[in-house]
Amino acid sequence: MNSALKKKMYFDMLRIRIIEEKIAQRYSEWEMRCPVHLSIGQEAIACGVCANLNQQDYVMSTHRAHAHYLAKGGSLKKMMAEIYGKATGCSMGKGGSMHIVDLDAGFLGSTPIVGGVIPIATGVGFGITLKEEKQICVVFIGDASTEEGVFSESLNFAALKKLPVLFVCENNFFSVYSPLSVRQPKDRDNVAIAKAYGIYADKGDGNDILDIYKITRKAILQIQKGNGPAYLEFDTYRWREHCGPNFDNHIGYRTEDEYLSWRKRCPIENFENQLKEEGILTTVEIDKMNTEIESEIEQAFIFAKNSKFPDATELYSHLYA
Ligand SMILES: Cc1ncc(C[n+]2csc(CCOP(=O)(O)OP(=O)(O)O)c2C)c(N)n1
Repeated sequence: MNSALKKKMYFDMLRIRIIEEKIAQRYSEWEMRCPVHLSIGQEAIACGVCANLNQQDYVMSTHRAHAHYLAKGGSLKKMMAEIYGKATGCSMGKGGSMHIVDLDAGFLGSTPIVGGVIPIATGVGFGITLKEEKQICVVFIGDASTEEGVFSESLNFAALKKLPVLFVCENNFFSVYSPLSVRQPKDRDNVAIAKAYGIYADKGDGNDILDIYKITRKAILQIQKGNGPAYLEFDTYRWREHCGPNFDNHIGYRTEDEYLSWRKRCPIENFENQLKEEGILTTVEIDKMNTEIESEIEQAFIFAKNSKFPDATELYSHLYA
């Protein structure tokens, strides 16, 4: 892999981290009036997967969608305006953080119903096949959504029809406060389950962007050969509370020690050290990146705050029943 791509992947992770930290910092101003599910600590998966995609490929996601949207090339201004509920937002201010849609970026949507996006993305894959198009549809899901019935149904259908869908599970071990141990049998293995459907499947370190990039590349090649869908699972850890800007280890559903052990495995810091050791990245370049990102974020917040709320006459438009 060339240095330019490595630098780009580092930049993309850093950008998402700083954006979400800024959202967390300004959330208490009470102008962002929708719930926010941050991906801080989990950025490598979005960036490592999306670095393999083309503009025309599709991405879909869940309630925790910011990183996926931005990594796919979504507009920060349109995302911030959406979180502020403004008409200039990517969903015209009617969706908020959990309902991001932007056809220009190939981001077909995110849905907060756990598992709900899985059959939708499978349907997108079916559409691609029926229209004999060439792109793939990537759907990011959390570990809890693999417990929903639609997970099995969708894998079955996608395998049957050899659909160009890449299922990417971000396993952060928790569904809100419930660890995997109270939700799934101890030896359950989603990779084995996907393989049992005849689907190409693999897993990797979700905090190692190069691992993610390479594993994803292999999976996409399988899909592009016409072999049907692929399932990938990456282990990672969300640093902040399930929903909202704060840290919540003190409430007792996980230990501070566990959290600190994952902090040491920060995907950005570790990649930064690696790139510095390889002589690919310097402190001066990192400072420049930070300045560029800070300035972009400042502009995006100004844009969002200065934009208008949707007009009252728009209340019933774009509703489907
Ligand atoms: C069908 C359904 N059940 C419950 C919820 C409430 N809920 C919202 S997010 C969430 C946890 C989802 O966990 P996971 O899919 O692992 O994603 P993560 O939040 O860890 O990224 C739950 C239970 C929901 N939105 N939809």
